Amino acid sequence: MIKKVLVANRGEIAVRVMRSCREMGIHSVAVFSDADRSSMHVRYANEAYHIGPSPSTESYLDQNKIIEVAKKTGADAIHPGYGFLSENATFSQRCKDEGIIFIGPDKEVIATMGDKITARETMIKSGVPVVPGTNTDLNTDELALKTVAEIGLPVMLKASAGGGGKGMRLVKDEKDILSSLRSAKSEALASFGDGTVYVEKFIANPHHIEFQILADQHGNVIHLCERECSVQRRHQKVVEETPSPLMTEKIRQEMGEYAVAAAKSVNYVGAGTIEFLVDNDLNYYFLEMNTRLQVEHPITERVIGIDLVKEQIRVAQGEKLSMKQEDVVQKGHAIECRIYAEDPDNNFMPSPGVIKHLTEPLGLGVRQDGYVYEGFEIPIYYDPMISKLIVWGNNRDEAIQRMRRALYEYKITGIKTSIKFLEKIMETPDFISGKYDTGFIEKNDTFLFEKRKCDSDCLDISMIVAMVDYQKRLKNTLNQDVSSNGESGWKKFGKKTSMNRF
Ligand code: MV4
Repeated sequence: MIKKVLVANRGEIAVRVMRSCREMGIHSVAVFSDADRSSMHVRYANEAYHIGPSPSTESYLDQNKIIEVAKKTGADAIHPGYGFLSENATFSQRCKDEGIIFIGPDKEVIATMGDKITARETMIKSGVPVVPGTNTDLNTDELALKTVAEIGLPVMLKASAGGGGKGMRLVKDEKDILSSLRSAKSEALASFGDGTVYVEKFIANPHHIEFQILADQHGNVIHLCERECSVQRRHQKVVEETPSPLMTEKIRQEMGEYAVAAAKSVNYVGAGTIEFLVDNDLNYYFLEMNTRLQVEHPITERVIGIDLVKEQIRVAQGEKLSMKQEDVVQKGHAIECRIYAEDPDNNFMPSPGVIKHLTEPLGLGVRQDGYVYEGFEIPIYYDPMISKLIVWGNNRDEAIQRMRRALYEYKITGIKTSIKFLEKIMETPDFISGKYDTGFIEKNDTFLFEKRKCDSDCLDISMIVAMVDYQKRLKNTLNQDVSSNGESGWKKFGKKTSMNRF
């Protein structure tokens, strides 16, 4: 039985993992860099150890230091979260060699899925549909021209070691094939130390739909339905929801079965995600597999009614899955918005700094996975995501309205955030109708970035200040609290708030 888990991560995901540990009576060990001395995960953990300077290469990516802390503290297991060492095959093996449970799959599985060509080959062998294309390196000009001619333009050139858009080139014109190949190869070599590039047919305006899977050490594999992740900006997910507005019950069952087959083909153990590209005619193709917990896992947790981190820990200590496929039913609708410390009015430039005022949304159907607090300084060294706002509703319309309400309640000053931008997405007709694909942000550019007539955020903040000041003055002069006279204080000030936009 696992009694102590070292969480090899920071930020919201470190806190989220420790929460499940606490519910399971498992002690948590935090590791932290210079910049994270006063981070929430350090305060939340049962024990915390400094592992190095702020850059992640010298702290959260330093395998030696992390394993050293695990051994020193007697941790039975390491949870890697997402990012950092979560999909590092060497790290998985090193933990094993040291007698520490890596909460994630074995080295071989991570390596197979990390290499996109091997992943494609594995899927083809087990009958999972992949995007039409090839599984060999385009290592000569002749081969490249011949292959592209066979597949037919337009095509996507992709780095085998890539993922997330790096080393990827769209080729529409015959004259661009060789120059695009060269730039894809050099980008791949520079980013991954591997210039292997293969080719796929280009799927225009696809949906990004992924299936959550869970597998135990006894050969049981289930899928927990899909997440629609098509609202993306520069290969960064912005909003995720489940169920997907595009999905039908028939396609869900088919894709779910393929997702299970994909996991079985590599004897997968743990939580994983099978990503698909889906076109508007509901043709679907395997894209890649992520061998870790995903950022957007909470929407699945809410609609299926499961704790994926608990499940990961149980499976890691040899227990059987707590659910059977026939128990998996989607109840209602969940949406997640990622809140970034970024300025949407300035090309999403990161906006680090000290949080001055923070009011987090609460109430029915709202979950907020964050880690910042008033006075906390967001470090410049890491991903600028500060929290995830997850709402649930009985149906999609209720979930959207609840998200708008929760975003309205969310007040952060001291830094710029993406909250206003997310509010705008929730008002976009294409989002409300559910008719959107990965081209959503580009297509709705004018609407999403139009200057507001009234800057609701500033107005709301000035209202808080005015209210507090008004109450103080009244208390002083009348020696009574205005909010106790039965009338809403907001009404006195609330001439025009962003609630009017509902
Ligand atoms: C594609 C594609 C169209 N056709 N492959 C982008 C990130 C990487 N993981 C795969 N990506 C794509 N691969 C073929 N054959 C379009 C994309 C793509 C995309 C995919 C998912 C979500 C957002 C996207 C945005 C632009 C392009």
